Amino acid sequence: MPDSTEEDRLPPGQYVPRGRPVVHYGRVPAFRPETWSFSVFGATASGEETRLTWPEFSGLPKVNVLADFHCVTKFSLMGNEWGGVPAGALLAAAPPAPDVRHVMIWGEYGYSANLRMADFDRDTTLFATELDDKPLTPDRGHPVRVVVPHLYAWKSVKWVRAVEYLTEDRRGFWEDRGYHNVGDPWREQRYSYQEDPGEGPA
Ligand SMILES: Nc1nc2c(c(=O)[nH]1)N[C@H]1C(S)=C(S)[C@@H](COP(=O)(O)O)O[C@H]1N2
Ligand SMILES: [Mo]
Repeated sequence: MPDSTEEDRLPPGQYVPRGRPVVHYGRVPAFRPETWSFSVFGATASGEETRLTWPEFSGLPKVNVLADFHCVTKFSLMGNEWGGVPAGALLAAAPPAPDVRHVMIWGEYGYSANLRMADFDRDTTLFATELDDKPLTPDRGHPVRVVVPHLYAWKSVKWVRAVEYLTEDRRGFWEDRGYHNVGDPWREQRYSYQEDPGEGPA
């Protein structure tokens, strides 16, 4: 049973399951540090793509964030201590052009999720390399996954490989398959038919 503080932290329609489910579409990719790279492309301030090797990416500043995690299929994982590179550090390392309002996060095998810049550029949005003081396990996104705890967990892209800066919004993998473009669990923004004008790409 969730304790009372956990109950207060549960968005509408969510429950705390037994154990900690692992959810993803497709296979768990292998990590090869020699060939792995992280790319920031699209509407960058310099007009150039930035490509970071694994040692370069690992050298970015890291923080810890304690956060709950809400899957749209209604389970919530409470009290996760994520460690990793805050989105702000990546924005500083590879700045966007001034008219960038959205980002597309790209994972292995073409999985993607779009975010408003206002949701990406938050202190709690992380490129996580650790969960509860241990490196991520392969099935949770090793070596690095995105964590956007204030939005439904499909936005938290595992095995992340790139960020694309967008001057116009575009739908990602699940947003293109009927899920809400924004995905705020506190407003139960589960499906695209719930979108208000202005919440999705024109
Ligand atoms: N690359 C990738 N990331 C993904 C997914 C996926 O299919 N592929 N599924 C998402 C969904 S729907 C959820 S609920 C969470 C699950 O994270 P977990 O396996 O750590 O619980 O990962 C998200 N990130
Ligand atoms: Mo999910």
